[in-house]
Amino acid sequence: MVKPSRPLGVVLALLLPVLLALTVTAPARAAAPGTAAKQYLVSGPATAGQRTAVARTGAAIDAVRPDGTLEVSAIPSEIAAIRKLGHTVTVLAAPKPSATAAATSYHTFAEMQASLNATVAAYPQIARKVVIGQSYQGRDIVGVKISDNVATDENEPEALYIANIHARERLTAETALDLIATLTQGYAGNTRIRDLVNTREIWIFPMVNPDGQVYDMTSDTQPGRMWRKNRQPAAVDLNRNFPYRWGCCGGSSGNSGSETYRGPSAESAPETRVLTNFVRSRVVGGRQQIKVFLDIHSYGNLVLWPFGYTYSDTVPGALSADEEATHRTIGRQLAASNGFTPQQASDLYITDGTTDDWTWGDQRIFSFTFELGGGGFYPAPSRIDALVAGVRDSLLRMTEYADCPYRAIGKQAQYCSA
Ligand code: BZS
Ligand code: CA
Ligand code: CA
Ligand code: ZN
Repeated sequence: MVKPSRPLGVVLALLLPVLLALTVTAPARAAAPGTAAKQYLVSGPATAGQRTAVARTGAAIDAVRPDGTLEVSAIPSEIAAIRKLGHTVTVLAAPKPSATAAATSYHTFAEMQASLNATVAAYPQIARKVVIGQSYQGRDIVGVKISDNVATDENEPEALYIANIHARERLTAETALDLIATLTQGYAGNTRIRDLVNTREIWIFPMVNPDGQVYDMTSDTQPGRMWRKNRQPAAVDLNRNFPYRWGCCGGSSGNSGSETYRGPSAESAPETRVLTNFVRSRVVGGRQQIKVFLDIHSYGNLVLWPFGYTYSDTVPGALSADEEATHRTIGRQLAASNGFTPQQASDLYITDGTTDDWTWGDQRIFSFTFELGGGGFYPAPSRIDALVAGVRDSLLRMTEYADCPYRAIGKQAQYCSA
């Protein structure tokens, strides 16, 4: 910073060589990268209450290590607040460019679109491209519907998958694309998959925050910019912007610089509104057609279910004992399949305005969040196949439950007949 009291001539003399150097070495350099928060290690918090106190500073908790240490993304004011809580904070080294060509094995937004186009061209009977709206910067929010007679809205239970709502969680889009490949390529030869595709309508949206994704990936700081939010000027954490108990409970930040900024109002972000309107559009004849929902994140190795806004396991009128048991039972089965840890979202820390609190709280869709593994936001590309393969079966299991989630607790006769 130049002190304001310095004479202008001195300032110019000091700055001139710098300006010249900049114009010579980087004539067409775009504006400086956004101020993505840095990552830190926080040791001290051991309980959900203590993690919530950390989250309340506005920091994003990216993962909880087996020994309890938190990996967080935070701005300096939040780090100061975390230290005030009495915790020890150290800087976490920025992710290193991997030895193998870093970004190229992850799909860019354009490559993801090309992949969807190729899929619907190859499997026109069972795969159809759907554009449900546009991002703040005008990019398509695009996905596929997979079902037999795909052009027809049949009376079949529906399942919804979204991924990459947090821009830097790169593995999540690969997982969604892998599910699309599994369902389409497996249709002809695999009876489990054929049965699923014939009896369900499956919606998969691999990159629901395309502006953030493009910004994160179009980077001279490989492997990515560590960007989480959307790209509105006051960037919003889309997973705090959903309109169920939005901002209710200290589970999001009102500071636009924070990684968990909830936005000025619920559904303020175009990307949020595109998703909520799509889900609302699946109410047909007064009935929500989507029966199971999954929001895919990384990298905490978790299976989470609602609610996140309260520590209570059940909520009168909003989450009954049977509904909680159904979430918990399915969540544990999914975790048994993929090796993650199953828990109610608030067992991690309190959040508000998340996708799955809304899809359950407002729409009564049995809802889950996966936190994939990988140990960071940008696992080496050579690890993508194995990481994605590890959750394949759990994704199919979830789709199977769309017929009647209460089947998990043996109460299908009570809740799903007629
Ligand atoms: C992430 C972590 C994610 C979040 C955890 C979470 C999701 C908590 C849903 C509760 C509900 O960024 O991947 O804080 O958004
Ligand atoms: Ca069908
Ligand atoms: Ca239907
Ligand atoms: Zn996330």
